[in-house]
Amino acid sequence: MGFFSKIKKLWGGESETAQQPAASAPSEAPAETSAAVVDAAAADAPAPAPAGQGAPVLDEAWKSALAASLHGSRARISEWLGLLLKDLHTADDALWARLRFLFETLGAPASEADAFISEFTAWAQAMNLAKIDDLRSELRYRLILSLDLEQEEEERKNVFQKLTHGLAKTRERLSVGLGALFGRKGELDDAFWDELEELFIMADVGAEATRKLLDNLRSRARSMGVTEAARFREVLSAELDVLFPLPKKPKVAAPPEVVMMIGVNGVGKTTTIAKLAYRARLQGRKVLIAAGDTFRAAAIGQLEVWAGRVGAGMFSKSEGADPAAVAFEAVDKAMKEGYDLVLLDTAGRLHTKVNLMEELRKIKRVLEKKHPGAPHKSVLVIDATTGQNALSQTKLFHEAVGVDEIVLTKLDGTAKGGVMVGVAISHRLPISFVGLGEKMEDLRPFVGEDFAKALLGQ
Ligand SMILES: Nc1nc2c(ncn2[C@@H]2O[C@H](COP(=O)(O)OP(=O)(O)O)[C@@H](O)[C@H]2O)c(=O)[nH]1
Ligand SMILES: [Mg+2]
Repeated sequence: MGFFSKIKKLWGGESETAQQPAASAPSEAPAETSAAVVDAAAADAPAPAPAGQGAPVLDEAWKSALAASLHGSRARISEWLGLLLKDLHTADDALWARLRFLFETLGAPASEADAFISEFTAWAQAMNLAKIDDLRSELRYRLILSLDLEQEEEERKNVFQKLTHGLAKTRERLSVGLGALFGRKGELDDAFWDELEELFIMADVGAEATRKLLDNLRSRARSMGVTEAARFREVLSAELDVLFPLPKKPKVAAPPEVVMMIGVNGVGKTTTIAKLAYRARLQGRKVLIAAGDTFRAAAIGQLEVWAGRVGAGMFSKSEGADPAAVAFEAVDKAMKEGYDLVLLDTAGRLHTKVNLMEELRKIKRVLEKKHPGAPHKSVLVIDATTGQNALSQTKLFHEAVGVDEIVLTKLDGTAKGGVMVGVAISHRLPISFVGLGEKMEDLRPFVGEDFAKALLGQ
């Protein structure tokens, strides 16, 4: 059961109809008017705790300010966070009282509010953090996931900015060339197409994918009736907007959902497993991490540390154990103990390529036998800074074991974004998440349109 299951989807997102948090979905949200909700929440709220550092806690003005912000038509996470943390210096009873007021005003069940607060407190203690400045971004991330705000305008902008930053190098290179090309007068002649081809190749799209992309662009230009260079930007934007297929939600007939993580060493597979486990935990799922990379004891140890930190269960065997046996026994444990999600780490030693692919295929067979439908997804992790290797890795893994979706890591570095255009064109595989840093909160859903915009510039 997820946190705040009752109050999710209260805000309208992109939709035209402004929704009121307390009145949008009568079957899910309390039916009282906002004023009544605020009063009831105030009455039920625990007696204000001693104020931290003399900060005013839950005074009437503060309560009305937060209530007004909550009852707006859009989710404004920064504004709420600002109010929640206003004048506080350490995480103490004042913060918990404010959070309780927030949740109660939204009509959240008290038990879920308590669970949120106690989990957050436990995290802060485990990390040995008490200062508000150190806790701010973690609290923001937890609120976003718990309240299902990731697709909200403000949060999308936030991720878009990071994406824009990571793709700056590629964009600079592309946009100068494209700008010059589109700025000139004249028809879409051979010289135009030749120069466009060169630009894509320089941006790491890859030779084969570039040829396909040019074919697509030619027919799109025709169907849009664009014949001159000056209007070609519209054609390119339209093509890139629909380039990235959306990830499919896997059908899971019976829990647990089993996800097999694959990819070569160093791309960020283990870190991504930790981030995915963390997200799923914050969304209220029970997660088991399975150490299928048995090649090095250190890999098992690293995963164990992560499982502990993110509050996931862990299944491992000794170094050198058969990875398929790990997969089998992990799923067995997950079924017996009621886990919702199993994330299986695998080895990524490419120099023994044939063995690795054989091993991955065996894991898949064993999983399917143990739990029909499993693995529900094979997720390939790719390092966005590696350029053309991303293309060859996708080809290799996809042909050998079948990839369902891609997670693209290290987009915070000097990413070579063009290669993902190549991967999308050559393999038509969806990208589900992007890694934007090393922190747990730095894994965000991939939005194709935003990626294309960050790549091309506006
Ligand atoms: N900057 C950045 N570093 C990352 C990201 N994802 C993983 N890393 C780092 O990449 C390195 C290798 O990660 P690891 O998960 O051990 O890779 P694995 O060998 O594929 O399991 C570690 O130092 C991670 O912290 C990311 O999105 N951004
Ligand atoms: Mg690893």
